[in-house]
Amino acid sequence: MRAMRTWDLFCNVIDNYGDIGVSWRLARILARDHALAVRLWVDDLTVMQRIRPEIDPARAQQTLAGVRVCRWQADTVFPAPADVVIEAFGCQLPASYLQAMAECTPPPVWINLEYLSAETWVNVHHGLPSPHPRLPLTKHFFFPGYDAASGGLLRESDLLARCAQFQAAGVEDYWATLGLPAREPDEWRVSLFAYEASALPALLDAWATGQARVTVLVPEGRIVPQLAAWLGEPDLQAGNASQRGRLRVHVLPFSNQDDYDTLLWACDLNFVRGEDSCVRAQWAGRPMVWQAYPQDATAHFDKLDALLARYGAQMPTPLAQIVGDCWRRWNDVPGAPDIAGCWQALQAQRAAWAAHALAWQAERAGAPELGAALVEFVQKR
Ligand code: TRH
Repeated sequence: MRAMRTWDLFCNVIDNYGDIGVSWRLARILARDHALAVRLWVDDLTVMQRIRPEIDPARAQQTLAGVRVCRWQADTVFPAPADVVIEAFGCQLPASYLQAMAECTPPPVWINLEYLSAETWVNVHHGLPSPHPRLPLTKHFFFPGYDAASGGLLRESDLLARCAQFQAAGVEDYWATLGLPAREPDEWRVSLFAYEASALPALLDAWATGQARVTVLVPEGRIVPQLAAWLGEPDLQAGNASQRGRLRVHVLPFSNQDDYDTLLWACDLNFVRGEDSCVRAQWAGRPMVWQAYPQDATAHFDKLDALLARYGAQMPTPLAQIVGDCWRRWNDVPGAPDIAGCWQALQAQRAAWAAHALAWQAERAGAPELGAALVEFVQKR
């Protein structure tokens, strides 16, 4: 039987950081937790450099955390294909590489890693084969997801232990590294990573005028211009801080992926978006508000409802209702109530939400881990 020790993972960066964020995380898990030889082929290393500043986009090949990171360009001459080939999110494999795969005996196991969704149809499509129309190759669809019948969620083997250790003993020191004072007992420390959001000004108003003190930590990115407009500070940038009423705003530099985890672990509430930060907020075991990646014809509303249905299933009724309203308003779902009311209602639910976030983290940890599920899937082929 073939050993399946060598893996090629292809990532085409479409927009934002999710494509490379997920691909990098998977590559590192395969290398670190499964001792596999992984090459990660990336067509835009400048984006990868944002989440891993050690990456030098000028270099054709470099090794990071045990992964061989390779620049993928139109004129790249590829080595012999690996035992396992993963195309992330349906990116097209280079024609010459595909041809070389077809000439291998036996051919590599070929996987298309799909986007994450909490929808139940994922379970039906997970693992399905798709024969190539011309070449003697079969691609398999691998769907991340929330059920045992899906590919699961990415989670490093030591993640929850590191998170628990930090939350038990590291948070105060962490605030000091950001130049922040110790957290007040009634204060909310909130991280805000978001696309443009029409509810933002009303949310900032609610925070500025609410009972509880709020410190919002905003990694620089797409939401900052809206924040700058609300503050009346057009030159707002990373490193700036402002106070409005009970609200303190800090704009943070975009950090490396591991440091972003630490921010999620430290905060009382995390606004996250897309795919990878959403999963990381769940592993942080802290309350979260998710903004789905906007799709044509509001297809993302189905994804939102599907995750909300799971996330809210074990919540007490008032909390489930308020959290659902809040998520829907943050995602511009028509008819969702205003966010100021949601925020006010959430104050009485703070402890219940925090307890639920830990229970949700534990429940998720009982489901498949994507890297391990992928290795098992490949071994069976
Ligand atoms: O950047 P995103 O909006 O990516 C999106 C989604 O993945 C979406 O599903 C996909 O279709 C689209 O891209 C193309 O959100 P996401 O998925 O959370 O990825 C952000 C990554 O950036 C994640 O790996 C965490 C990382 N990150 C940092 O490394 N440092 C930071 O300071 C922040 C805020 C994020």
